[in-house]
Amino acid sequence: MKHYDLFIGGAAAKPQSGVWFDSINPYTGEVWAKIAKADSNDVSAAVASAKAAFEGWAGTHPSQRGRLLYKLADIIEANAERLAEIEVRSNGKLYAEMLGQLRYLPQWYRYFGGLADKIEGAVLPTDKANIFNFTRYEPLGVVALITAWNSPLLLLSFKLAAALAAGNTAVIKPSEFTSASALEFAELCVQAGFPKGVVNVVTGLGAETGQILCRHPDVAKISFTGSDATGAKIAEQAGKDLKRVSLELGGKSPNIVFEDADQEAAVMGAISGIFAASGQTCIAGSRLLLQSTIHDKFMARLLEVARAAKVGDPMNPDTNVGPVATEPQYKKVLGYLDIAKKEGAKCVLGGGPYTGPGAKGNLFVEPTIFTGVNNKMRIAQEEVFGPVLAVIPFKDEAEALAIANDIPFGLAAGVWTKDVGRMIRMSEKLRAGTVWVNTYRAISYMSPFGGYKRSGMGRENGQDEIYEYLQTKSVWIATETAAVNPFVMR
Ligand code: TXE
Repeated sequence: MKHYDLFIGGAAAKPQSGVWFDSINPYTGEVWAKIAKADSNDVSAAVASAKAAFEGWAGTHPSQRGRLLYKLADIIEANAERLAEIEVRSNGKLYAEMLGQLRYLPQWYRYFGGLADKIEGAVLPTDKANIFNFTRYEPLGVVALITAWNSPLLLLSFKLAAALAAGNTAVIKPSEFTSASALEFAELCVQAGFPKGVVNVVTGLGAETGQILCRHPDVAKISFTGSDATGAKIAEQAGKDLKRVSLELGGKSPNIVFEDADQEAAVMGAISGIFAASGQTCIAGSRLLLQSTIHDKFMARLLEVARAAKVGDPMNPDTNVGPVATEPQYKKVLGYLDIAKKEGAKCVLGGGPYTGPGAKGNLFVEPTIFTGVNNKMRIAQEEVFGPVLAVIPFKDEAEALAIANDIPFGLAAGVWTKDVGRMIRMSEKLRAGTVWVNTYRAISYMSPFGGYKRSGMGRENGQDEIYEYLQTKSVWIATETAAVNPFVMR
């Protein structure tokens, strides 16, 4: 049994509470690690260590910060298999998926490492005589990075690479369900040569450790990935404390298939939108909008492919669908299956716990499809975060748009069509931070990602993100000194 301590000031630190909690393997149901529970003293120690490291890190030449991020990228690459296995042990996602993520992860550190020495202010023309005015972008200080369990290190890297490149120091609070990988990752930061205190990790429950961290007066910004309910709580408190906050909060994304689309490609896109990762992704295409003219034929093929999906051991390369990650999540998903049935949606695939070949532990849910869904139903409006697809028919483009946008969320949307004009019209009118056309689930370190409406605020990835971790200073230098009237504005 592996015991994980906290990570503070560049080294493992025992929790002052003396308490460790269980990390459970969702596939086997067994406790595989013990994770330290950080109390307020531990959080204070972690924030103090990040604060002490801040001046030095912010003052480190940006090219040197970039070099360290590059080095970290190489070390992650060398540890990808090991880290991917830890992720699978914690959240039960497919090894193939987690290894793909881990092998991709170094790119975040290279991209933002490369950007570190390209953060440029500007010399601004002003209307004032004899003034030289320029801007500087400066880091914020200590940032709290709070992440979810579905893709732990990927979600962390969405935040950490930019935060560090910009010159901030970090205290990470991973999900209590998947804490091990962040602690292993912090050790890699030491190997890469990051100064002590630049990266710290506190582990524990959200409502305890997470909340204490968010409220700490020396935390300048909170960057959060998780549920909209928790995001709203964090933003409310951050408002009172006047802290910056950025939020990535999941969604209920529409995947819209028109009659002129490449049908086979769209079927695969629909499957990847909802059954990949057992539907536990913020960008899940959990509402499939089908043009009525193709509905029955499309459904026949979709069901054929979905039925062939292999459920089982996430470490097995042949498995397509693994368990749900946690017991609360399992109960939540089953709850929504009941809700959908009561609402009158027609269950055409699955609809309950999966106990067939390959199942182990108690957290498997059948890949499930409901047809005849009305967009007003809860199964269409609320995030299930499981392998559950709601199929909604539509007549024409206008109706597709109306249904797609009639939702509190706006993280992503998929459109399947061969009509170029429609691609452009739809991408303009869909109220979502990401629109995919004839593809789904494409994400890159190079392209901004984030939500409209209740899917969040702020952007991760791409050059936009660096400004989430910087503040602008405007500097005014008089080129000629003169004694002027002090009682009027210059
Ligand atoms: O999320 P929480 P949970 C959605 C998905 C899922 C639901 C619940 O629908 O069913 O959220 O998942 C920390 N102050 N998403 O319970 O509660 C917590 O410890 C500070 C969508 O895991 O939002 C964890 O580290 N921190 C999402 C993180 O917040 C707090 C991905 C997320 O926990 C806190 C995952 C508090 N008061 C779930 N309370 C996405 N955007 O993709 C909790 N935390």
